[in-house]
Formats: sequence, C-alpha cells, structure tokens
Amino acid sequence: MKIIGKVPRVDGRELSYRRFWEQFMQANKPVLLTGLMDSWAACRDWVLLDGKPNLSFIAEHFGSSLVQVADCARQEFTDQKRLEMTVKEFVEYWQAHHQLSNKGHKEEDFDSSSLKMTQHLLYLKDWHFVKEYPDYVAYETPVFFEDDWLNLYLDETCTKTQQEDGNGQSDYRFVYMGPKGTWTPLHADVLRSYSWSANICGYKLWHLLPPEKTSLLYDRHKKNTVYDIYDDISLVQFPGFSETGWVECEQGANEILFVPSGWYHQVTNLEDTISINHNWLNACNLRWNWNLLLADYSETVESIEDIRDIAENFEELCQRNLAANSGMNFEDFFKFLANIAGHNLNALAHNACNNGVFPALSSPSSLPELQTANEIQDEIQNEKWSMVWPTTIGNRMRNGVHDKSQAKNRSKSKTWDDDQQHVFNLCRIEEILAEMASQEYFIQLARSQEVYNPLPHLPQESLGTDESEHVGNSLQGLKSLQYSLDEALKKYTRKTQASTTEVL
Ligand SMILES: O=C(O)CCC(=O)C(=O)O
Repeated sequence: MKIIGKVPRVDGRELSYRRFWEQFMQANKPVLLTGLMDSWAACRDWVLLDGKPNLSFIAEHFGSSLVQVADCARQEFTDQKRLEMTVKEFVEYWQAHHQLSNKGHKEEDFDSSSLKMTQHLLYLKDWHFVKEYPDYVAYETPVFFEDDWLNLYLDETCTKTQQEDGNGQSDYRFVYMGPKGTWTPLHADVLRSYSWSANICGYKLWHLLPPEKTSLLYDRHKKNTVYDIYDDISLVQFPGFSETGWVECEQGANEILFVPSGWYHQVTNLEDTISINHNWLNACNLRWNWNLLLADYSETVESIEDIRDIAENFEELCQRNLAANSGMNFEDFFKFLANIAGHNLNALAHNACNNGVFPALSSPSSLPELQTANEIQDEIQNEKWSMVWPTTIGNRMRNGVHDKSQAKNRSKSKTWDDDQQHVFNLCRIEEILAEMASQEYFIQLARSQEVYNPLPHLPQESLGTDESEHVGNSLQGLKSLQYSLDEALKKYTRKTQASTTEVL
C-alpha cells in the first residue's frame, strides 16, 4: 500500500475556529487535534491508571444497555456481521478474550459459550450513549464540531416513540470500544457527513483516501468498493486499487481526528481502545449530502426501471427505497433543511433583538412573537430591520470567504459574528432548495395535491396565485421557504453593499 502523507497534528488549544473552518472543514482536509479532552469525565472514569479501559466501571454503570456488536472476523455483505448483546455480556467477552490472549491460547481452543467460541473478534459499535445516559456528561463536544445540524435536528424531531420502535436514527453520537485487533472496514461516512473521533484510551491506525480518488476503489463492475485494504486485493476484480495512495494517521489517547466528507477510511485498533465519535452536517458539507442523495436516487430509479409501468406509484417507491438504502429520502432532506433554515432565520431575528439594534424588540417579552417563520419573514421584510444587517461582508459571504479583519482575537470562539454565519448557512440552503424544486419528486407531489405540509407555519401568500391553484402543499412549502430566504438574503446584501459604498 502506498502512503502519500500523514494527517497533520495540531494543538487544539492554539487553533482558532476560523483557521479550523478555513483549513480543514471548508477545505475538507483531515486533522488530528490534541489537548481538547483534559476535562472529560470519560477520560477519568473509563480509563485505569495504566491507560487500559476500566471495564469494571463500564459494566457496573452501563452494563444493562443493549448494544450492537460487530464480529470483525465475519463479513456480511459490505459490512461486518452484527450481533446484539448487553454491555455486561460484551465486557465478559472482552475479559475472557484477555485471558485467552494472556495464556497464549488460540481462540479455537476455547468453546465454553457461543460468545467465547472460535474466531470471534467482537467490537462494540454505534452505541447511542448520550441519548441513553443524558445525565452522565461523559464529554463536551469541542467548539470546532459544534455547528452540527444533524444532531440538532434529530434531537428536536426524533420522538421517544420513534426511538423505541427503532424507526430512524435517534442521533449520530456514538461510543465504540473493542480489544486490540478490532477494526472497521473501508467506508465513507453515512450521508457523506463529517465525523470526529476521540480516543478515550488506546491507539488507532487510520488509512484515508482523498475523495477525488474514490473511483479507484470500485470493482470492475463499478458496483462495490474494496472491503479490507490489507487483504490481498485482486487487481482483476479491483483494477484501480494499485494506484491508490493513502493518508495515514496514528491516533493515541486524548487525540481527536477530524474526518472530512467523502474520504474513504479503514480503521484498526492497535490496542484495547475506547472512542467517541459523532457524524455531522452543516453548510460546508451540505452539498456532499445532497449530491449523494441525487446519485443514490438515480441508482434506485435505474434498479427498478423495469417495473416503472406496472408500479402504482413509481416515484413513491423510489423514495421509499432511497430512505431504506441511504438513511434519508428527498422529503426527509427537505424537512431537515426547512428546520435548519427556520433556526437560522429565527436566530437572525433573535440576535437583532439582543443587540439592541432595534429597541422596540429588545425586551425579552417580545421574542416569543418571532417564533414562526411567517412572523420572522414579516419582520425581516420590515424596513425597520435595515439597521440590523452587519456592515462588513457583502457578496463574498456567498462564496464563504471570510472578512480577514474579523475576529482576530477570538481564538476559541466561532470566527464570524453569528449573523454572518447564519447568512452563509441560508445561502447554502437556498442553493440546494432551488435544485430540489426542480426534482420530479416534488413536482409530482405538488401536482397530486396531496395533503402534505411539513412546515405549516410557512407563509403561503408568497406564491403567485395561478401557480398555487396547481401546486400541492409540498411545493408551496418549498417555494415559501425559498422566498423567505431570498428576501432575507436580498436584504442582507443590499444593506451590506450600501454600507460598503459608504465606507468607500
Ligand atoms: O473507530 C472506528 O473503528 C471507526 C470510526 C469511523 O469510521 C469514523 O469515525 O468515521
């Protein structure tokens, strides 16, 4: 395997949010951050003095949790075979595994229970620890990873019933733990999200491939990617693999790896290891998510093209398959965007009140009036707000270019003032909404006049009357939201341009 570079190691205490944003998050490059975990309870409670996992603590406090465990010795389709067990059972397996390794036995020698039997190598994965133990604050998300729309949205919308029924993902915050030798096969992250992975104890070896090289991983039928990069890969089956060049990362305890969108990676625990990881989306990688959905959608349509004429509702069937295969369909994505857009509009209004720029709204008691998108939109359109928009950044915001004079001295906090960040977010959301509105799925939904209103509070009057006779609620929602964003952005840009002219 050819190694073409190492992931840079940066002291997180010396890194500004702005530099992280520019050099890693927006640039989509990996980085290993140190010095950010000193105060975490997990680093204190889950680790023994010799740096090994404190398995007794884990079994005693969290033993009854039911978790997913991957058997690293068994492939099942494109992943490892999954089992379900309690944390207590997993810890028992791990302790027995230690005994075997210490005695120099081979696993085949041991067969007293099914779990301790031959050639199992078990790795606890995807444990929704924060959801399960909200009162035990094991760690704090570092500021660099706080702009997380995915978990924000799921925390707000995923009901307890959905969680209990196992319908949909409850959140994307996980704990992983496993003995030396456990590993995760080659993959790019779900929804093409970013991930961060923090080692509480142990040691991981990562190999990462830049996204522009992804095509080299596919088999000759362009269907599947390589499963295990350390295998003896057949060049007949995977003709591009020999040309791959990998970025390597050796991650020790108390180090956090930022994994950018679309980078395929394979991970091996070189020691007994516990880690915490989150997947997340924001304005910088939203496009990755949308492009993946579009690609997966095309694939779905192609795969069932032969039943198009006999299917009762072909488009709906495609969307159902898309949700099952990709974890999200167009409607889910739309609801997600609408929710986040609402947050950003709401925050713009909120900040303006708090800044006291607009005294009539500065008393906290007036804030609840601004809680619906409709009300916010009315406010945003009001001339009174012309004083609100920040004065330093103009159209450059649309390209995500920072004003170099901003936030020089704020090493820990976010770079932009919040309003600039919100406008940037809204620009990115708007671009994608415009593309969504042209998708057959939304057009068809609109024509079918189905009662579907993901955003009952969105303004309806912004639509042309002719059009609104023909379209259903879904498209109305989409258009209304786009209209709100357009107005907000126009206002922002107008004011910014005016003040730039004044300065000149
Ligand atoms: O730690 C592992 O085994 C896998 C983690 C991973 O793939 C990720 O955080 O994206």
